[in-house]
Amino acid sequence: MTPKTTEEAASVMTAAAGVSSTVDLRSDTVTKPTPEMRRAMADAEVGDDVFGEDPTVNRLQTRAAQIFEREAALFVPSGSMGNLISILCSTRPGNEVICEERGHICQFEMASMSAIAGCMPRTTRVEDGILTWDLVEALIRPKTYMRPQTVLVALENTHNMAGGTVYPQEVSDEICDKAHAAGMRVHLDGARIFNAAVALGKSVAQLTAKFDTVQFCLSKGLGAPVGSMVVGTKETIEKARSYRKMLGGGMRQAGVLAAAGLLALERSPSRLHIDHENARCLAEQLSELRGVKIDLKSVQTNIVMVDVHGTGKTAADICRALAAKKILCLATGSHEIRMVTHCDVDRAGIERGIEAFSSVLKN
Ligand code: TLP
Repeated sequence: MTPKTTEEAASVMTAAAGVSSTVDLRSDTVTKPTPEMRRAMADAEVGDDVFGEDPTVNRLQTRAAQIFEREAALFVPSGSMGNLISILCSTRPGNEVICEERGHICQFEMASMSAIAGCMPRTTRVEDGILTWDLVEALIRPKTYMRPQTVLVALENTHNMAGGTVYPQEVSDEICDKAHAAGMRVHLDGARIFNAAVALGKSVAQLTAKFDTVQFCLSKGLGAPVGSMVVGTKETIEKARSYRKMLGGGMRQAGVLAAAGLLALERSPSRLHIDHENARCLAEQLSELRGVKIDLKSVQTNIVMVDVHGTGKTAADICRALAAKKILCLATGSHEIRMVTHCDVDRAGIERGIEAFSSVLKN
């Protein structure tokens, strides 16, 4: 469109110079599919996936199972549905599920584990979000007939609300081994498990080998527009397929989505270290601003939690002022702001974010 006024012309020019584009740090869910993904989606071979006949979905499922060194995998519309399906596969109504208090399954999934699976969350809070066997063991109910039975432990790696913290492998392995010995199953909300793998220099298969079910997201750091996977044994995934249908998650020509998921799965893990470097740069520089507190040792992957108590401003005020400068962040508490790096924000965007934050605090 031809600009009609000089202001319009100026704004077109700044946009063209890349100066006024929005830097969206609210979440790694906001990424847009790449041109290559869009082409793959347009060209995807499809069929009816409820009949198991979508070749692209089948390829994605086979590839995910291969990468995680598991018998089977299932494509699901969202991480929330993947977690719920996994819980349904391992519990019965009246059971309890041990999880960290700020875990996504407790805080952001509409209480689906209670409302739909009929389970109670049994929580404890840990500052860095990382549960240990000692903490888990203390929450297991005695096996008497008048008590809810604790049958599942659900871990989150990386832990979102603790700032993207990573489970040391020996800690999650010990929880799995001992939970199994106590007759319980273990689920991993691995929405960002590829970020954990990059941070630890290990494969996702190594990190998740001992879990009964793993949910991971294609639509977070991996950059796909839609979708998550559940991986596990053939038997569990067969059950998961039924629960997916029960929840209305049986999709038809879903290959158009799986095509983007396949590219995300193959291409994106090798670039996640860039997001981690950007998060560290952001955290280090913001932590030097007056009144800003960031626990730098919790910045292990692509998430930065910023404590703004000392600035005299609320998180909402700061986010509003940043938004006016086209920097989008999320207020996750009255004085807490979350910033998440991803493939659609480069180092120049990070620097714009730092500059804007600094100028908002000065005014
Ligand atoms: N997380 C979103 C919000 O819902 C908070 C985000 O912006 O981080 N597990 C974890 C650890 C997650 O962070 C999320 C999404 C999910 C599960 C759910 O995935 P979706 O949104 O696909 O249902």
